[in-house]
Amino acid sequence: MDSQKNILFISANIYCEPYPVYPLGVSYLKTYLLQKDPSLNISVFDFNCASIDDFVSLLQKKTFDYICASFRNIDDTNIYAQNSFIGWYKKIITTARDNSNATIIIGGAGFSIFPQEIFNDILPDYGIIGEGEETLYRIIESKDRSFEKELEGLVYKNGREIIINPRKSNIPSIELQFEENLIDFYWKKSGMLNIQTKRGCPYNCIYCSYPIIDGRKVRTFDPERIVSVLSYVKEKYGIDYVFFTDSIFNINNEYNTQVANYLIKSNLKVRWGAYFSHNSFDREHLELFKAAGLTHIEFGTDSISDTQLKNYRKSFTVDQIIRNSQICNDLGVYFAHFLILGGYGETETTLEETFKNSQLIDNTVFFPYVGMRIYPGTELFDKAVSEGRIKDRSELLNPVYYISENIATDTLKERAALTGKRWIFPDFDNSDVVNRLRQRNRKGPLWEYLRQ
Ligand code: B12
Repeated sequence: MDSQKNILFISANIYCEPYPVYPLGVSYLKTYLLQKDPSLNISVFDFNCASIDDFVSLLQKKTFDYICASFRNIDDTNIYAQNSFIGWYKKIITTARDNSNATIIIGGAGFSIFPQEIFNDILPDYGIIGEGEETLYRIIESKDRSFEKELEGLVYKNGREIIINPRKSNIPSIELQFEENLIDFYWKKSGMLNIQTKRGCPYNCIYCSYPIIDGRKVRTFDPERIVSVLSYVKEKYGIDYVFFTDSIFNINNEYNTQVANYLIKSNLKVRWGAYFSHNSFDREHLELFKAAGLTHIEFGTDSISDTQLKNYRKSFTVDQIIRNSQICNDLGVYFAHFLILGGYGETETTLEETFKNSQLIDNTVFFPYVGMRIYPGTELFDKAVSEGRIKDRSELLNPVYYISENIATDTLKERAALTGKRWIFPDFDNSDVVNRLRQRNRKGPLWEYLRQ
């Protein structure tokens, strides 16, 4: 009989803007593995709550067969700071190698965007792109290395070559158990927990990595199970705000109606927020979602110029943006607009349209990114190559931004201020409003407190 296997999950993320994010991927993986094989002995180490010295002590005290590290962010997508986290991840894996003989496996959203680059730099035993559950389980259960050729999403080295097996299928359902000893930490620090109702994104925005990470096919999960997990954490820990981390929440409104109806029927009274698109958005659904607890919407608006929306391959219009904002205001749902200023195709004219049209939207906060982070495998990447801005994907691990040369980036803040609306640029620390909120120690979706 096999002896019990010891597995250590590491959440490597230590970035805390706009707040520390509960390591949801790790919880889904752990829940899945334990469901498949309850004999596994699984620990979780979260670098948001412990130091590298604590990590070394743990490795010296306990022997692990597998160390599975989750790499969520590669960088901060903040043109003003340009932090890269790769050096930190490398340090974690080197420390793991120096203090353990475990098989090292890496994965996560960040890794899935740059698998060959990160694999080459960090040299784990295996990587897994995309959703990790089944592939990770198959590695752990395997007695030899015969899985290498056929395991979907596996990244491994064959001699000097890095092989990435394509992903063809997805798991049909998922279960979730939150890590009980992390709940308090994240509830106190961020004022929320997070959960998925679906995976996948079918849209074609030119710059976006989401379909690369999650796949294009949308998979929805059992609403009853979601409500039951939320009931548990509400009852036991008093968690009454969650963020649905779906790439975009309002993708399948028939399914979303079921989720909302379950939430209403359960009388759970958990407030929630999510990313929304301006597509498939109407008053009737918003009323239902509000009755089911929706209090905050983060719109992936990107631009408030029709020309620019087309350039970014968004399939909605300025009229929809303004109408949807009005619906939110009518129903009293908080909403923020995420924008990209100076991306592909931006001109002074389109920029001016965005600033001017922002004045038509009341009671909101605009969170503009400046420039577009270029990710491999996107249409923007092809454009950047053909325009001679970059040569190949190997240049992109340290953040590279596509910034239209037709606009002046140094005056963006002043011009935004002239609109009389609330704009929070990515250099949060320079924002008086945010600093004032921090001093008051308010957590959770910042814009709730910004609305007048
Ligand atoms: C929701 C979200 C947010 C929300 C989070 C809200 C919340 N309370 O959770 C908010 C708005 C706060 C946010 C903020 C940021 N985000 Co964000 N976010 C996302 C999003 C859409 C989903 C993340 C998520 O929860 N997924 C669900 C979980 C279950 O999936 P997962 O963690 O990826 O895990 C699965 C797999 O990756 C894999 N896996 C994970 N770990 C491991 C480990 C091993 C060993 C294995 C085998 C597999 C594996 O299996 C898991 C289960 O299937 C992703 C894009 C995306 N579609 O992934 C971006 C994303 C992660 N964010 C990103 C970034 C950059 C940020 C920010 C730095 C800044 C920003 N500009 O938004 C901050 C950082 C916040 C922080 N403190 O870390 C980037 C990271 C890439 C990069 N450039 O570094 C992403 C990928 C978006 C993008 N631009 O492409 N984000």
